[in-house]
Amino acid sequence: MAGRAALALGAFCVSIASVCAQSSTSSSATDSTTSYRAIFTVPAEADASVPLIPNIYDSNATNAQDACPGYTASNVQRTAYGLTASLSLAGPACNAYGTDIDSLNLTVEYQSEDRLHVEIVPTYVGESNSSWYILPDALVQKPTIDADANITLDSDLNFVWSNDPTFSFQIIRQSTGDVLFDTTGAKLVFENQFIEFSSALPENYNLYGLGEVIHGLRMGNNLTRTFWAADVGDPIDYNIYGDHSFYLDTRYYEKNETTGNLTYAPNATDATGSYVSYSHGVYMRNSHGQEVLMRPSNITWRTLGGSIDLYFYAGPTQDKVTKAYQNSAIGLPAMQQYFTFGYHQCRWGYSNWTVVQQVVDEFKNFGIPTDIDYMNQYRDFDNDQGRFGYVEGAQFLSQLHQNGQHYIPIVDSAIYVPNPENASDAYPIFNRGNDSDAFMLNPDGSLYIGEVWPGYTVFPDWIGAVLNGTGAFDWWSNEMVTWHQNVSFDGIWIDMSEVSSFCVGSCGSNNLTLNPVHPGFGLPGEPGNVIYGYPEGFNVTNATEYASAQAGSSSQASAASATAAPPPTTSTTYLRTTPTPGVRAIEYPPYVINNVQGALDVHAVSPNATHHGGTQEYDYHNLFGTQILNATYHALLNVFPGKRPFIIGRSTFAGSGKWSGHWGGDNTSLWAYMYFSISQALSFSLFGIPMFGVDTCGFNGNTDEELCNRWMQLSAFFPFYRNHNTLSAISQEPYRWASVAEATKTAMNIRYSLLPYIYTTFYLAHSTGSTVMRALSWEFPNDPTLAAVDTQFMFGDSLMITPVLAQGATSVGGVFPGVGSGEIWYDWYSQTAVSAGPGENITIDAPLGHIPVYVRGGSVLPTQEPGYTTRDSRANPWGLIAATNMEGSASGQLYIDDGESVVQNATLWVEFSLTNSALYASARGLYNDTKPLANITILGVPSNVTSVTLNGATLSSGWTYNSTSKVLDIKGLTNSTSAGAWVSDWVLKWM
Ligand code: MIG
Repeated sequence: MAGRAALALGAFCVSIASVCAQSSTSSSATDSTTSYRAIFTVPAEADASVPLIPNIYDSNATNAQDACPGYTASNVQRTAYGLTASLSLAGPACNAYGTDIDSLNLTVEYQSEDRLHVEIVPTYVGESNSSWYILPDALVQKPTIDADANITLDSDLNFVWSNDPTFSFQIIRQSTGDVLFDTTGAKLVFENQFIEFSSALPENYNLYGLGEVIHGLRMGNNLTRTFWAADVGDPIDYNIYGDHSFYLDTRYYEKNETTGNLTYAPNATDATGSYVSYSHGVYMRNSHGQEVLMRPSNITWRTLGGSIDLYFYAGPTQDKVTKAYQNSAIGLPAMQQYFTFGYHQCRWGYSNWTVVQQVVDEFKNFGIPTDIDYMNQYRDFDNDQGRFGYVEGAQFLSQLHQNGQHYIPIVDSAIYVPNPENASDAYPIFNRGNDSDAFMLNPDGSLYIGEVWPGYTVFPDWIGAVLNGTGAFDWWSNEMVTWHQNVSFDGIWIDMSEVSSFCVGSCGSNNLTLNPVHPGFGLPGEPGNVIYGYPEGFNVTNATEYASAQAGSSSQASAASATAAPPPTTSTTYLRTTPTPGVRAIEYPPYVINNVQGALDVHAVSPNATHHGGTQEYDYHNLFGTQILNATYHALLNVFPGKRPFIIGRSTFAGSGKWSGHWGGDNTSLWAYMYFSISQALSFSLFGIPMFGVDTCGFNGNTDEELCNRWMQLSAFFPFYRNHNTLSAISQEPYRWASVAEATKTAMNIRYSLLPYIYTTFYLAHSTGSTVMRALSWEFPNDPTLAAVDTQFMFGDSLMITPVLAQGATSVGGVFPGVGSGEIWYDWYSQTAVSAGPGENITIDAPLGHIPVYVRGGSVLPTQEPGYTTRDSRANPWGLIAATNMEGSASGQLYIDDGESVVQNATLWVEFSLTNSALYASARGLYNDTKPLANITILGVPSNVTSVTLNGATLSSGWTYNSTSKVLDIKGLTNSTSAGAWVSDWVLKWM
C-alpha cells in the first residue's frame, strides 16, 4: 500500500476508461442456492478427449501427396477478368482423409490492380450434397471485382498454370520476375473434408500473420499453425482464441546500383547495403479447421472443408497490402470512442460494488471494467443483487460517469438453462431466447446443452440467425437494451466465445435437474488450485517469499498426486477414423489437426451442434466469436443509438475489426508474455484489429513489482491499455507498489499528452486501413536486419518504443532504423537527437521506471496537457511537438471530432508542416474547437534563435532556445490563440 498516496495521480491523467467485474468464486453461487441443495460438480472426465494423434506427429499417417492423383485442367476459357477451367481427378480417387471430388471449377480473376483471386470449388456445388460447403458471403465478406476494374488493369501479378505432371499454378510478380506462390510439383487434393495444396517458398522466407498465436513476429520456417478457435490460456505456438488465415510475405533483394538488377538476399546481415524489399499478402478465405505447415522450402495448407478461396495482394509494401486486405476483404476497423484510449482497470475478483468503488477511489480516475463477479451466479444480463445490486450500482455508475469514467462489464457467450424442478430458479432471459429460436440444437432438434460458468447452458445460434432469419440477434439486442436500463454500462467485453463449453457434447441434455452445477475443475484459488506461480527472477528478487510459494506449490502438487486417478496406461490406442464415401465424420475427422484441446469437441461446443436451418458447427466453429461481436455491435447501436460501440472480444476471425477490439487473452505474469505481447499486437495490426492490448502485469499467476512496473509502461503504448488479473492472484493495480505507481504515472503522462496523436492515428486506421502499432520492418522496408525485430516497435508513424523486456535489466539494446539514410531520432525525455550508427545496437540506459521512447525526425505530434481522465485531457489546451528531419522539415496531422458519434456532424482536420524555419497549421472542416494552443516545442533547431513570430506578430517573451539541446520551446501562446488553436490557419516563424 506504500504507493497509494503516490498514485493519487493528482492532476495526472489516468482516465479509468472502464472497469470490469465478474462473480468472485463458485462458492458465491453455492451460497445463493443452498436453500435448494448443494451444488453438483461435473466430473472432470466430462471434458476429456478421445485419444488422438495429430497427423503432423503421426509417422504412420497417409501422405496425401503420395497417395492422391492430383487434377488435370481442361476447358480453359478466357473471361472478362481472367479465366475459368475445369479440373478433373488425374487418376483413381485416393480418399485419403475424405471423399475425393472428381470435378472442380477453377476461377481466376484479376479483381483490381493489386489483387488476384484464385478459387477452386466443386463443380456440383449447386446440387444438394451436404458434403460440399461454400462459405456464405453473409457470414464472411467475399472480395469482388472492383467496380472500376477493366481489361487494361495494370496488374503486377500474373497467374500461370500447367498440367505437367498434374495441375499446378504460379503467381508471378512481373516487376521482379519473382514467383510469389508456386504449387508446381505439389498435387492438389480436394476431398469433402480434406483439402491440401502447397507452395514453394524461397530460402529463409519472412512470413508474418497466420494467427492467433503466441509466437515471435516472424513465423520462421518450422511451425505448424492450427486454426480451431480454442478457449485456452495462451500456450506458445498452439491454436488459441481466434483465426486469421492471412500472411504477409516480405522478400529482401540486393540491388545492383549500376544495372538495377535485384538479387534475392535471404541472409543479409548489414543495415547499410543497398537493399529493397517487396511484400505481398495471401488470404485464404476458409472458416474450417485448418493447418498451415511452414517448412524450410514450402508452405502447405490443409483444411477440413470448404473451398480454396485465395486472394493475392501485390503490395509491394506492408502498408499497401494491409490497406488492400482491409478494404477488399475484411472491412476497416471500427472507430472507437475517445474514452476507450484511456486506461482500463480490471480484475476477476472485484467482488462487489464497494470493492470496485475502492479501486476507483485509489486511482481517482482510471477506466473500470468488471469481470463475471457482478453476475447473479454467472448468468448474463442478471446482476447479483447482494453484491452488485441495481440500486447501489446506479449510484456508483452515475458518480463514475460524472467523473468522466466508464464501465465495461464482461458478457459470457453461454446462457444458463434454469432447473426445471426448481421454481425459484427462473431465468427469463433463457426463456425469451428459446422462444425466439435463438439457441443451437442437437441433430434431433432438441436444445444443445453444454456447460460453462453458470452450469448447464445453451449457446446463441448466430448462424441460424444470419442464414435462416431466426431470432438470436434480436433477442441479444433486446436483452442488452433491457439490462442497460438497470446497469448503465458503456461498452461490452465478450468472453468464452470460441465457443467454449466445459464438457464434450450436449452433456446437459439429460441433467438439467442438477443445475446449477460447478465446472469439473477448480477455479483459481479453490483448494488444489491455489496460485503459487511468480515471474521469472522472483527467486532472486524475493527469495523468502519465493521459498514459501515453492513449499505451498509442492504440497499442493503432492496432495493432487495422492488423490489423482492412476496415470493412463501407456499403450494408448489412438482413434483413427477411416473415411466413408460421401459421409463426413464431423466429430472425429480422418485428418487430425493439432488442436490444443485434442478432439474438436473438447472444451468447445461440439461440431455436431446444429443450427436452425440444419447447418452444423463443424463448418462454422471458427465463426462463433466473430458473429457474437457482430451481434453485440448491433445490439450496442440499439442501446446507444448513434454512438460508436465499444467492444473487446476474445475469439476473432477475419473481419472482426469492423466491430470490435481484442485483448490477448489469458496470458501469464511472466516476462516471456510481456515480450510476446508485442508480436501479438503487431499481428493484429495485420489482421485489421488495431484496438488491441494484453492483460498488463499478466493474468494467470502472481505478478511482481518489477514485471508490473515494466509492463504498465509498455502497455501505455498499445491502443488498448488495460491491467487485468485472474481470480485470487495477488492484487496488481499499479498503486499497490510505490515504484509501479510512479512508473505508471510517467508512462500515462506521456500517453495522455499524446491522446490527440493516438486518436488521429487510430482515425487514419479506421478511414484508410493504415496501422497503429507497427513493426520496424514495415516502416523501414529496405533494412533486412529488421525483418525479425519484435522487441521494439512503432506507435503510429512517429514514435518508436524500445522497452526493457528482461528481468533485472537496467539497460536495453536498441537499433535506430534509417540513420544510415538520414533518419534522426529524438529521445522523448531529453528532446535531443540520438547519435547512433546504421544497424548499431545501442545500449540504452533504462533503470526501472524508465521506458525509452523516441520521436522520429520529420514528425509533428499534436498533444494536449494530460488531465486526470480522457475527458479532462480533452478539455485542456493544445500543444505541438515538432521534430525536424535532416532537411529541417517535418509534417503531421490532427483529427478532431465529438469523440463518440458514428456519423459526425462536423469534423476538423489540421495539417502541420514545418519547413525553412516556419511551422504552418492549416485546417479544414467545421468542427468547432475553441481550446487555445498553449505551447509548441521544436526539436532539432540547428542555430540560435533571436526572434519568433506568430502570423507576423513578434512574440516578445514566453520562448527559449537551448543551444545545447537544440530545442526551441515556445510557451505562453494561450492569449494569442484564445479563440481556438485551429479556428484560423497560422504560421509560426523563427530566425
Ligand atoms: O476462464 O471471466 O479470458 O479475462 O477474467 C476464465 C473470467 C473465464 C476468461 C477471460 C478472462 C476472465 C475470465 N474468463
